[in-house]
Amino acid sequence: MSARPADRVGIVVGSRSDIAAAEKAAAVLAELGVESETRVISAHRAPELLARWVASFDERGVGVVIAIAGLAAHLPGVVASQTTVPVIGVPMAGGVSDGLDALLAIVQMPKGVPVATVGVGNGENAGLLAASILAVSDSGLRDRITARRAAQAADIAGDEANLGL
Ligand code: RP5
Repeated sequence: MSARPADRVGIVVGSRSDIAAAEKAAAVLAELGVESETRVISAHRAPELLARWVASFDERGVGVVIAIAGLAAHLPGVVASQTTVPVIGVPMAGGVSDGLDALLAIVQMPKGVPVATVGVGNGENAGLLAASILAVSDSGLRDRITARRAAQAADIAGDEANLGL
């Protein structure tokens, strides 16, 4: 049986306390017409469930993963160690250095198993980056991302006008 197209984003949080960032990612993906699924699976507290989810990517059509975690923040790296699907890590605030700890943990993957990293708590950028990765083979999605950028630029022009600049 052939696998379905890998056109959906898998979003995983290490704890329900990270869910706000996942919602931001899912919202921007929905705005761009990209399907996503969100799971709450800790790399430490539910490692077998995580492995089963990763093993199902082909049949589920998961083409990019957004993995969101704080504290030791191993979740993105553990997912990346089990798949060649691109993984975007989102560090979360809350540890001893309020997110700097998780940022350093995620960004410092050892060579051979990369994880792309966005800013602390920045689920929106993770969603946009995931969409850009899928847009490499989807020109309609590329057009929608371009249109969103244009709307963003128009908003900024509007802000300047409102400030009399
Ligand atoms: C990490 O520990 C999670 O990603 C979360 O950011 C942090 C705290 O988890 P909880 O104690 O809120 O479940 O694994």
